[in-house]
Amino acid sequence: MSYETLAADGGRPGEPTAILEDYDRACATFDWDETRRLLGRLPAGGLNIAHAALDRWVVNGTGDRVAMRFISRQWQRRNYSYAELSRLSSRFANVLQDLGVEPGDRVFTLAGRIPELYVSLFGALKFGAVYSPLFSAFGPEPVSARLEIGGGRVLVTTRSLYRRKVLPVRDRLPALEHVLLTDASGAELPPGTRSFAELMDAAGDAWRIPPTDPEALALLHFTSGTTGKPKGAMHAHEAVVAHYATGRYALDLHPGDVYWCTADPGWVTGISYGAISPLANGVTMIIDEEEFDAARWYRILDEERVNVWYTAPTAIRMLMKQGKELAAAHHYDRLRHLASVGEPLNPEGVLWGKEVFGRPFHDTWWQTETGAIMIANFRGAEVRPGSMGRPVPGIEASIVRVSRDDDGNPVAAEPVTEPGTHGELALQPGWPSMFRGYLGNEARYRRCFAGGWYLSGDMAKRDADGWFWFVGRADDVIKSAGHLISPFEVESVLLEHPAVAEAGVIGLPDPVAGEVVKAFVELKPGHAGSDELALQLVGFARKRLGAALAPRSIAFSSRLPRTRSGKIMRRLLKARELGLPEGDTSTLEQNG
Ligand code: 6R9
Repeated sequence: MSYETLAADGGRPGEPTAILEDYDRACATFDWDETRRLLGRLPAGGLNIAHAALDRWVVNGTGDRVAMRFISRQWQRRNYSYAELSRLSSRFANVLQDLGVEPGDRVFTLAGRIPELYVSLFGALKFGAVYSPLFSAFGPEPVSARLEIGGGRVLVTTRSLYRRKVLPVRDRLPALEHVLLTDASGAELPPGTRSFAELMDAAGDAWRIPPTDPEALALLHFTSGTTGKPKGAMHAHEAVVAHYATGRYALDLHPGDVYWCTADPGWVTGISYGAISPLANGVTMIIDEEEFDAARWYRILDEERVNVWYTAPTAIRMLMKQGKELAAAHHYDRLRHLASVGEPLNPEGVLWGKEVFGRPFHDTWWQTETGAIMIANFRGAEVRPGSMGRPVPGIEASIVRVSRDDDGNPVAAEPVTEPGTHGELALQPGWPSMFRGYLGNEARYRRCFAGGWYLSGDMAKRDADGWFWFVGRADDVIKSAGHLISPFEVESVLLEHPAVAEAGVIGLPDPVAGEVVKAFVELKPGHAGSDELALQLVGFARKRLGAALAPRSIAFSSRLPRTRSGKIMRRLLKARELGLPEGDTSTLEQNG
């Protein structure tokens, strides 16, 4: 089915005009250096994300504006001004200094949306440490794998998360020296932990951000591949130039806007667009501690007078499922721009936005590796429902045909010019938020490039007018509820169960979550498949991996399909499960 293009939205009376009004002109005149100049420099020299996001507003006299409105689970609202967040993050920089942490050390958080997470993020950056977020729905295995690869020296978390997810693996983490708990102090502190609040109380307010090389590492975001351990994508302070520019162009952020990004800060969107980009653009960001709740979300959009909303297809589909009536209880006359990221956004979702909020959802595309939005539907331009949009100014994207050697390494990439041709989505390297490598895995990093292009691992096509359309992933990685899941990470845990000989994990299409995880298991001799064992395996996986990664269902197989070299053929498992032709793997990449 094809959907009609939606004309560019002229805006309601009184609304600011779109920052990007004329796409072609913006592309022709865009200059990263000019954006750098707009952001200003660190007084001590160089560029620091925390200065661009917080301190520069204090310096220019607008530090009393609200940076973050935190809404607790019990709906208690608490405003943090730019000046206050700046002061708190300076305190945290002093805490790190007092603990004897060194610049370049890794500071992790394992927490949901709590104020301390944002303080830790910016405090770590002010100090010169590298910040890395962990998703709070991870189990002990993914948590320890990431802390270990990242060599985490400091971890900020809560008491309950510590007990359930860190304590069981702490002896595997010799580098983890300091665990700071946000909700415990004094006698209630478990051995080997300190109180975040007590350390903050004891620390000073004054902190001068040291000179920061724009190329200095700032952020470590873990992402997943099909084989091997999680990959730590490294980002430099310079990334903030792209966070700032894309916040303006793709999200249409105007200073003073109320902006809400629903992404979890355990993933890249929740940091790039749930913290850095909005603050670098001088908006008030809404941080809701609660998880998805349709009625609550409508209330927030209405009562908080949200202007710009950045959410995800799974959430949009969950809202759609609950019906329009729930939405009709509120008014959204302040809502100016709606955007989405993380998975394919069905045209129905785009149009539903228009029906319910009077505005279509604008799809955007990017990845952990790109650090910032690369392709988008813009507020000031027409929307093509089902399309990811066009490259943001400053970005050159293309569809390429990749040739690979026998080991699957890319050796050449040729742009395809014929509109509608499927190929790999590739980007011309050099934008400020491009990842600088995978920590400790130079070989894997090199495999992302060929013929002068960064290869995204996504298959896509471009239409005659330059709009990009998502086709599917080129690999076996699973996207469930917007979370990138490595089948390898799930298989590895299943293999630890005494009954399991082999495991193959795939994503099955799901009308709400996009994909759900399903595991195929070959048992060791002496074990027989049963409903009870399947339940046991799901429980086993949930305990170690956490609810976000664990398979929803398990199927037993007497012999899993393998390649001659013994690799489980996940694609074949998927083809059989979906009743697709086994030989034709290209159809497996078809999505939506
Ligand atoms: C930001 C983020 C990246 C992968 C990406 C692609 C999928 C993201 C999408 C989309 C279709 C979109 N993806 N945006 N697929 N349409 N608009 O999600 O980063 O977690 O690294 O995932 O997500 O497959 O390659 P990350």
